Amino acid sequence: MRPETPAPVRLEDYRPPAYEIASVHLDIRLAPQATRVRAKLAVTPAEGTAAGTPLVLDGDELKLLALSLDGRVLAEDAIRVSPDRLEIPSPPAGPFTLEMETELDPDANTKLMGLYRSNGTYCTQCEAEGFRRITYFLDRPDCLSVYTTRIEARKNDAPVLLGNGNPVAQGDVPGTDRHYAIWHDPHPKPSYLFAMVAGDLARVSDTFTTSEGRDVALNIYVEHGNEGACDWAMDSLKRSMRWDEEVFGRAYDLDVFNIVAVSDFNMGAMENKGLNIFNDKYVLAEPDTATDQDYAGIETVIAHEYFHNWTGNRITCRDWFQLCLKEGLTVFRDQEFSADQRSRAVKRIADVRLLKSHQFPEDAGPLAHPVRPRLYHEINNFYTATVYEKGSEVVRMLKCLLGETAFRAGMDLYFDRHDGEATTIEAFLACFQEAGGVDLAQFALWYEQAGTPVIRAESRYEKEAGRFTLTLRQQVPPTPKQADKQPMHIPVRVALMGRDGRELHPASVTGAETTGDIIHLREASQTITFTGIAERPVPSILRGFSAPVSLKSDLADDDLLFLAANDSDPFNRWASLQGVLMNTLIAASACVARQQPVNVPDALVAAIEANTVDTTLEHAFRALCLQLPGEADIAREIGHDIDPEAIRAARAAVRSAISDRMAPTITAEYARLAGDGAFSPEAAAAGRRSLRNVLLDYIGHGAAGADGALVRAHFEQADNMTDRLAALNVLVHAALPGHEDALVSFAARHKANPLAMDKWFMVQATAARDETLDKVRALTRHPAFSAGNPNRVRALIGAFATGNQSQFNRADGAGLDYVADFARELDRRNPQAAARLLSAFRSWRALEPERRGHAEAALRRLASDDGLSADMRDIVDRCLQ
Ligand code: B3K
Ligand code: ZN
Repeated sequence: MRPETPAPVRLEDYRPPAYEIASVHLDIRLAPQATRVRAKLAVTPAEGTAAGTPLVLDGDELKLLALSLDGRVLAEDAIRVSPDRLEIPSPPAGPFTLEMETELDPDANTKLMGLYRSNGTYCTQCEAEGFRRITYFLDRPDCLSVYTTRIEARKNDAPVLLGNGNPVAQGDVPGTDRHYAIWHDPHPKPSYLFAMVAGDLARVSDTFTTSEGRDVALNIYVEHGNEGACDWAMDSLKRSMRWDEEVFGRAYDLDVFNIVAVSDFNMGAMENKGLNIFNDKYVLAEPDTATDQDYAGIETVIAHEYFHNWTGNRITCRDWFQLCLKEGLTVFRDQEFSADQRSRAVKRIADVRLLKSHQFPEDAGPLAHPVRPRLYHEINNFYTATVYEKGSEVVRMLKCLLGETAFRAGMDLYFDRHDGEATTIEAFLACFQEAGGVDLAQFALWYEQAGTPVIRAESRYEKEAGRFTLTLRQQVPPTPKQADKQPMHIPVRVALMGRDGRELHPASVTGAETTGDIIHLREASQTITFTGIAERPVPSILRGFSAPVSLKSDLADDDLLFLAANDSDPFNRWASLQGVLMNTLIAASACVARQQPVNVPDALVAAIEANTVDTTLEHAFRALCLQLPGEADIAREIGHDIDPEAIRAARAAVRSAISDRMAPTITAEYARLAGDGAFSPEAAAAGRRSLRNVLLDYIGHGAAGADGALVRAHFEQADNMTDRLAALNVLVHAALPGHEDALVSFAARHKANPLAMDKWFMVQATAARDETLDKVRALTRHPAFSAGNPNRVRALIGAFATGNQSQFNRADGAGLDYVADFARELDRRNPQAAARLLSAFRSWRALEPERRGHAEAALRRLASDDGLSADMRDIVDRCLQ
């Protein structure tokens, strides 16, 4: 019998802590296998706490060496201690000081939570519950304390010693080879924002003067040899700091802002107060080793972590159910920042593509949960696309409903009213209700109801009456533990396009409350009537993707193609073209399954071609118009009885049909875009590369490029990673002549750079060929691979599971078994990484019966294993429920 599943944590059980900890003094004496941590806590019973209420502190795999209360060692029967809990059954009725000493083994910490070592550097990760792996504590976000941290280490091992806040002292420890540094953070913070770093690191420095006149020292710490790869991160940081002042009125509040890049990190980065710790993937960039996507990712993640200083750190979450309070809001802020730095339209399309590819499948499967969940077994598994990306969409809708000015007033009120607090979604929404004078009661359902709402749109035009009616029906599908849903308040931006490509202006709009071009859909079904419409219009619905919904309109393909050519909203121009592509791909999948030829309508090819050559459009936008929906996107739209092999074949057939029928345009445009001068990571140059590389992909997968010559030349002449990797992908995925040599030459060039080698792993793991699984197995033994490093695992096994639909879901079940077994092994070392990998199973029920059977068998095999971590157990159980 496996051990009983521990009880879940429920939102309704939230109670404020019985004790407060005003200050924390830490003295951390580092040693690789026996680090000593002394913690001195100033504890006070909270208001209303009855005298003698037990003090219960959290721990996780801790070893307690000593404990005293108000300077007195407590008798053994006066405490109850285990590795994961420390209880003082009858503490004093008034304030007291608790001192503890724990011993940690950073070298043995493979979970990468708490204090661990990455390539010899000591570093920490405390969100969500890692601080309890350092010392016993009230490890919950509503316990705010002022931290002073003394860090001591051997000088040679760790010349750099960093903590939160500002540096206050440093020196040698007399008579030893050790030194210390003391850091003080004046801003009260929850324990999840604690951090320290110690190591032999190189530093890249700059300065920033805030709008309030504060001179801030900016430092990025990296492993020696990587100093030259920090310019873009530093530039992104300074732009973020300025932008937050200009757009949100938020200035930085300490004298230093430190960023440390480490190579072993479970996520992207962490916003610890004044000491952000980053996965090096989101710091290091040079043209030869980083793609344009990497540059954009760095800009976004640097901004995201910086913006957390106000949305997350100054105002934090009362409990982990409120995670979207900081994450959804901060994603919204980083998306807006990137939109301002780059092309707003292109950024919006990229964000929606990500939402649809990551969040929509989550919402449609067994792991679906509300933006604010009400129950969890393992909080680590809730750092999801729903909390982050859908959470951001909810904030974006708020802005849409309130308008720019009232939204900003709501944000200002939130900052004023809640600075220094740990708060809730209700408190956040109350600020917008007040500032905007709106009722958000129905809107709040966006935080409560899981599942992607489906909106069905039907339109009718009556010429004699000059009347156009649009019926919108909304339905929120059932999700785990939420069978029945209520209608939501959905902002739907709509315009009516005239035949000349101009927006029509109706004489009246009735049937729904409107604000400008926003229709407030609040009921299950609403019919909106537009009068004074002299010609049959084409409705442009859900402009800018004004709500995270699945829109099913009754527009025929020729209306969608009209919008693809004429819509004044660039998002819908793109989305309409994608709609026709999707219809074509779904029909093609059915044809492949029935062994019939695939049909690609001429009008569709013409529409793609028109956008490809339209030089009034941005390069990046033209590239997006050429990109076909991915295999997983097609599977998601089909929704059931998925045959990933049929989808792959259908997509390949449509791609080569477009390639062959547009061949003259594709080769001419490709040639026109050659030689764009010296490399620049800016959006315009990146957009140009993206268009050229999409064209290259068509060339390589069509008759014109079948000999591989052009793609090989692209590979060999590339002076940057974006172009080199694009060509390598085409060579390998189309199995063009010379692809093996290209892989060898890429590895020879980049073998010393693990992040570049990740791309090499990824290219091979995503090749849709039967031999790929064996290749992946073999690559786990490659010297550049390490199962202990989350980036490597993501690049090889993660890419196979999420980026290779047909091979992961092989008909013989071998791909599913392999990933399940790999996750099981990884779980012994790093449960968080293992659970994330396993969530690739989340769409298993949508597979056709044979594959579904294999997926279920793999999951059941895991479920019967007694030794799973809480992280894995949670994913397995929810996948099977
Ligand atoms: N707040 C961190 C995520 C921590 C994840 C813990 N399992 C990074 C971020 O969202 O900025
Ligand atoms: Zn975040």
